[in-house]
Amino acid sequence: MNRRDFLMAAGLGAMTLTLPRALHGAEGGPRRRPNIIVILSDDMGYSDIGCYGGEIRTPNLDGLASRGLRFTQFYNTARCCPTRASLLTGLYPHQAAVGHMTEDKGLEGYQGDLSHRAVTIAEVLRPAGYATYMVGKWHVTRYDTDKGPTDNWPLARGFDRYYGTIRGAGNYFDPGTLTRDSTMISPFADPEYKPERFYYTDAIADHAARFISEHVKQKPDRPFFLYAAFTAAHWPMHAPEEDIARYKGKYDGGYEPVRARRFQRLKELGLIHPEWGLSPQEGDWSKVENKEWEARCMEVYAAMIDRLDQGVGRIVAELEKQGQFQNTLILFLQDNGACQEAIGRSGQMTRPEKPTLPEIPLDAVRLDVIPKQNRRGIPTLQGPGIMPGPEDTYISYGINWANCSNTPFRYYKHFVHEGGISTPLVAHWPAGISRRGELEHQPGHLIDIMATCVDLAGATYPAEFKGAKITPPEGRSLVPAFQGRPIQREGLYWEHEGNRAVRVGKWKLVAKGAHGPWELYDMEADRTELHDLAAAQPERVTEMAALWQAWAERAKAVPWPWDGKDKADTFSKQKRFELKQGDSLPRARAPNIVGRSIDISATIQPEAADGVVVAQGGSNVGYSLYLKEGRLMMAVRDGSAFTAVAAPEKLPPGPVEVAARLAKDGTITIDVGGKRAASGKAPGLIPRMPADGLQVGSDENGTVGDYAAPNEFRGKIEKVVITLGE
Ligand SMILES: [Ca+2]
Ligand SMILES: [Ca+2]
Repeated sequence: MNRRDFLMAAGLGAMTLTLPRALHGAEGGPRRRPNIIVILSDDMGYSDIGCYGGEIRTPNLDGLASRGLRFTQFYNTARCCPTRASLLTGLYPHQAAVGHMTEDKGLEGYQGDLSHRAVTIAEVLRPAGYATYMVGKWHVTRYDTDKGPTDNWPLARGFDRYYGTIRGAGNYFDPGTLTRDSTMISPFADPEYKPERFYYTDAIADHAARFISEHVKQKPDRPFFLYAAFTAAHWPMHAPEEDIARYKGKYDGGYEPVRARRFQRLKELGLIHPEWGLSPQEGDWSKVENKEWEARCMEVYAAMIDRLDQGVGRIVAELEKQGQFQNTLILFLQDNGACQEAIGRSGQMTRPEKPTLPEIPLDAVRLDVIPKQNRRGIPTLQGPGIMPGPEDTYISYGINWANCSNTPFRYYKHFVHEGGISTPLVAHWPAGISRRGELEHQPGHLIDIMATCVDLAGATYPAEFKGAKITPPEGRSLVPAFQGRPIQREGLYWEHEGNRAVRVGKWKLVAKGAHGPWELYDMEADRTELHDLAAAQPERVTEMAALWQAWAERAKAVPWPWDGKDKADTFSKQKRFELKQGDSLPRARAPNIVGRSIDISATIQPEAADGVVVAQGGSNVGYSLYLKEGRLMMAVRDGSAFTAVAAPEKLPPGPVEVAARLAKDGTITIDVGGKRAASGKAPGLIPRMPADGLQVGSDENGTVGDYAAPNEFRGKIEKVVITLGE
């Protein structure tokens, strides 16, 4: 029993030994570790909320800001899934295998499913004595239907309780993939939550408040971690009518006055430098045809944020009621910049008088992101003939309003210019942050949230977890910044859809698209990225581009899926590989198995019934020689064609010679101790070079066989020889 366990067991709960002195109570005595609440919002711009210059009513967030700290240069990753993966794990998104969205692109950094080489904040804080709760949008697994598997859902990744949606987007009045703990439910057949009218933002806030109150009743001696991932204000523009009414007419003047007012307010608040220019205007209000509809889009958007803020108020009120407000760190931030995606903005639809489609039963679980219809049978209504807001509509607010939301920055969600990656960060903690209403100008990034939680909880970030080696954390604790002290770091990096950036000190190098040229900006003089210095400072560009490349290779951002076809001449020409236990060959140095027969021989001495002898590839394509329940197996995978051949008997004890072969016609054979043990037939040779490399003694990242990565071999692998045919 270590000291912390002792304190826990003794019911003392409070482990303050690792906390800096300044975090101790005013009386100088040890203070209880804080509760930590991370509130994330979805698809909002830098200047939407009041305390960051917006005209939208956010008194609760503004209140937290006035009693806490606002970071002016905090960064996310420019998109929903990668941000969530990065925030949860303290890694860059590609290291958590979510470099893009929840689709397996057959590349190590792009598997669309949270890596088991990563741990979540909940998995790290729970062993340190924290209770762990999550509400809202998960969106870091590709297994997002009611069929599961659920082993990458919140309860399997460290959370004690969960209420929310496994996928992103969805209808606010009837969200798809709504889940309580690990069971998908219908909001209209949920005995545990029966509001008068279901609205997802309210449901998230209500469950956050409920988890807090139940925590205090059930586990009063333990601190908690709560991750509240609201979906506001992601499309569709859906909000309760009473909130929309508050914004009626507010946007009738169009885009320009909103931007001008926000730009002015940002300067007054000190959030931006008075010398910086304003990004170019998108859209011309005088030319907008459907002005009433266009203004209504922004009214609904504002109402969604207003409602989100009311939800934050409910969380704050519950903390106060439960006596937890003083010693809870609340962090509020946004997952990416404002969203320019055009969803449901064209067409000629009108609302039918009667339902035109069959009803969907109220107890049916819905999975749809963009539903085709509502439960009553009204088709989903889109286009400028339909006013956004009600539950049968599905419309986004468009690029021109996104440009307003992102005042003063350029570009949007997806891009790693400042408009894509800049977010407010409000940090509120009366017992721990004495700077009230101040601004903190140091850059920070999502990767820092894990480090901050570990720091405050006195937790240990594990080197190994559930048998897998864990990638070391990338972030820095923000606790020094809370106290106005500097954070040291080499740089911050981004990659999304080939958009790239690196920031070192005041310099930012950024490019648009996989082949776009580098642009260089001095962020102290020009954070709105209007004066490209790349041509004037070619040496700095070369130097920073090299930093980005080294990071991209280390952090699995490359190889990336944005370049099209493989070039075969970049792969190894070697035909025979002599390998030893623990060897790992990256893709470029791994055997070029495309269209070639593969012979494997090895001498092994297993000490467990399961484990990989050698594997190359992953869940899309590859081969693996492994032990399952004591029997030797060879698997070959090509897309949905998966062939596995197993020796009928368990391996004999002691060192044993084994061999496996994939022959030209697809025949698979397994030999044990020089004798044929099994044979079978795959459709043919392997037609594509797998994205994953080769490992001896494990299968990293995506797995070829039907086991979880890395499935490490226990015992001895003496030598592995792989020989390729012509
Ligand atoms: Ca988002
Ligand atoms: Ca693999």
